[in-house]
Amino acid sequence: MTSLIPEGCPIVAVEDDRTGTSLETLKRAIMDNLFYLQARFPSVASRNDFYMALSYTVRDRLLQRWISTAETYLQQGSRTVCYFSAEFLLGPHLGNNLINLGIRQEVEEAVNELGLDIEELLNQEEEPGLGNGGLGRLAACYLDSMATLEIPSFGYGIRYEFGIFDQEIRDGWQVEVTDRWLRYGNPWEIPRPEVRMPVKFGGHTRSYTDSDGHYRVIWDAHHVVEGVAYDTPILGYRVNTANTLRLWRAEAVESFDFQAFNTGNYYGAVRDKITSENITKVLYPNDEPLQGKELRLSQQYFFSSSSLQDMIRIYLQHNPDLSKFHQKFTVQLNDTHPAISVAELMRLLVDDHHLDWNTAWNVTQHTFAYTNHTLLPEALEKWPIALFQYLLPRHLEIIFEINQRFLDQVRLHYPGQSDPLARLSIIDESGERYVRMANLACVGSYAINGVAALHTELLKATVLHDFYQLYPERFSNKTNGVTPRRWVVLSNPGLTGLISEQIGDGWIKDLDQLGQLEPLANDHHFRACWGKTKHDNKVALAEHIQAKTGIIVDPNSLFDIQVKRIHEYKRQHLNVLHIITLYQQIKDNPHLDITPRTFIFGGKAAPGYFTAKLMIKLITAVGDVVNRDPDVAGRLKVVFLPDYNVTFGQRVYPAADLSEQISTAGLEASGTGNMKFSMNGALTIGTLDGANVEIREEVGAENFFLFGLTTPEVQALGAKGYQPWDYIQSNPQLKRVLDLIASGHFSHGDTNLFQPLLSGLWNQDKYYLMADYQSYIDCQQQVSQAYQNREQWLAMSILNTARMGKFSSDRSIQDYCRDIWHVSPVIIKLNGGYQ
Ligand code: GL7
Repeated sequence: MTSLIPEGCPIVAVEDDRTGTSLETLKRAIMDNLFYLQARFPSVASRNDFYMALSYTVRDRLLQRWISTAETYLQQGSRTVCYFSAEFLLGPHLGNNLINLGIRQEVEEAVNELGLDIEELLNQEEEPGLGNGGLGRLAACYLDSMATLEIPSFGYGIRYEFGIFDQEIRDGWQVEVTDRWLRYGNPWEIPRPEVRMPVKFGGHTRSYTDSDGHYRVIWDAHHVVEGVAYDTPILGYRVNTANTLRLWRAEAVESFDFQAFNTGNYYGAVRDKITSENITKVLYPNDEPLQGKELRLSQQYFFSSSSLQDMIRIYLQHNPDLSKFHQKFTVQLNDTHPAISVAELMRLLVDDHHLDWNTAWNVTQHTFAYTNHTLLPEALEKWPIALFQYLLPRHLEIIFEINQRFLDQVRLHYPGQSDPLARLSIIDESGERYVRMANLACVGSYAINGVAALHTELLKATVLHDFYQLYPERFSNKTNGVTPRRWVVLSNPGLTGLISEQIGDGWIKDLDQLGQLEPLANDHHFRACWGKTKHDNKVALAEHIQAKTGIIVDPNSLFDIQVKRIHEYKRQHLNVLHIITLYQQIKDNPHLDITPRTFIFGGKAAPGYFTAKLMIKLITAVGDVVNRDPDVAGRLKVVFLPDYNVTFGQRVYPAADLSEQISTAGLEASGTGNMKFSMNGALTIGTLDGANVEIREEVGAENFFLFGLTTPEVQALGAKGYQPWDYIQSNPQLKRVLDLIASGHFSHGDTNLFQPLLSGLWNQDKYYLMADYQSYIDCQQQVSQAYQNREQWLAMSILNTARMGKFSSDRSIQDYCRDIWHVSPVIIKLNGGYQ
């Protein structure tokens, strides 16, 4: 590309109102942005105007880094990772960018001098909730780590106009409210209206032989939508690297059909615009994938195609030979949501760029790597053939071709055997025919990984067993991690200050350095400071709880917290059974001496998941009774905090004493909340599931409260024929708890309300609550006792934080870089802006 400006022309002065960080410059810049971008005088400006002005001020200061980063990658032709994800649950940008830029203090001062409050401005930001839970948040942590580690990378995804719904609680029930996060504008994104990709849907294919004798296919689409790029700079921590998150918005090619309009069809004139733009309207609010929705497949294809076309466009600017595309780019598929990319890259290479099939397959197969995030069989994505045929007719042909060639190879492995073939086939032929996306991802990827050690082992043994037999060398484990920048430095400034006073601040980029805290676990004075920090955080959360729910909680009580999506396998209802057990014990013996606890819950239920919604109602109903009962006053409180999201997570993790990680063993692929709690000094009560196993290994069995069946025990019990009734009958305490719920005690006498939940537990108990109940109660008893020994508890808390180095997402990304991506850091100099 040739530059439009003469060489040597200064682009940005050494320090000006858009780059400087002195107090006066910052103040001037905020007022300047308020005037020129928000068009406001201070006297009439709203808090949001000031938030916007401040955000533009901060954004200005990262733009040079962003431009220099893009320029450097371009000049050096760096090998680049593209992280494809249908979800990026970023959380608010402003606070994070202040920390990564290292100007939080200066900005706070400037804002103060302007008579404003930095916390109020930070709270003004609507968080971009473009994800459901762990999977989307993981993608956001990985972007932060890739930038911090100076890894050339792009995030590619969807710019949903409405992110995950806002949750309100009315009469104890969840009510969903549209998340209009873009309502007041988004200062962090830069629209790129000139970067637009045509994406085709529907129609038919036809073939012909060209003048050179090549067989060619043309896809005559039914309609075309355009993907328009919106970029968000992702700044690393105290480095010059600012990578790009490119999210696609769907636009109609023609926004107005004059022919329809002229014949009097007013609606028809804009119909195409409406249907096209629907594709990126809303995030599907299901935390584990859902089956069969046409719009969902459209979303997946839309962002996969836009992203791959964009990468090919970038590649061709410098290199005409697409047969080496995989040397420049590698694509990580975040679960199977972007797995259609395998067929789409083949289509682009073969149909549009005329590579022969084998060359194209070589490129494709060396481009993609696939991460699996779930073992739940019902969550494995598959699409009916008829839907595929209707929406993506050319891709279906390509998938059939890939499958045929693949199965020919499989036959060589399993001569004369049809079972492995049927299981490995990309097409499920056992009844109605489906395309199996996990199989497509496995066949089309050079690397396949799970997200915690146990999960990867279970993948190899169960859902992907046949692929493991066929391609053992493709499999590896990459245990998840979380970014300590957002989850400690930003969320927990008190703890951050305390740690850095002792060991310096190198730990923020090298989390293993937290190990230096270990000896301090024995230091009485340090323990006291540690305890004070935790207490301060609990006081802050208590104030928040009172403001949001009106419930008054005691910061001296044990804060026992379970925040995550509401799901039967995550077993929030097991937690409730513990609460009711304690409640009954107190009712039986009003003078019982127990450790006072505050039980805090947060999490959204998928809107169509009836049982999960009933679990929320159960929590709030038990809270209503317990919180009002004078017999238990001062000892038990139950809080359901509405609208759990990233911002709320940032308040909650620092204030937790106890982290509830109580899923049925073998069902939580990893979990990442478990890591955030522990990093902030909470102790875990948990099963041997997902990353809990590794957390316990790291922090030491003596600093972790373990209970429950192991995965093999769950499997054995299932195989033997699990009878929940056996456990209920032999445990009077458990039976009384269930009976109390059934009696209507928590439902104003209504004996039907919780029946669906109860009969699930009595009859089938798919998630083994009854089997784990007593072990959980006993373990909670140990927790209560341990909490009484404050010195010992604080030592355990310090050791939890000190031993969390492994769970930094920096470590995860380094593992991906080394074992899968083979991408190295590129140091960015601020050459673009300064002359
Ligand atoms: C999940 C897993 O359930 C969760 O255990 C894991 O930590 C996360 C990130 O790897 O991925 N899979 C999934 O579909 N969702 C998850 O949170 C929604």
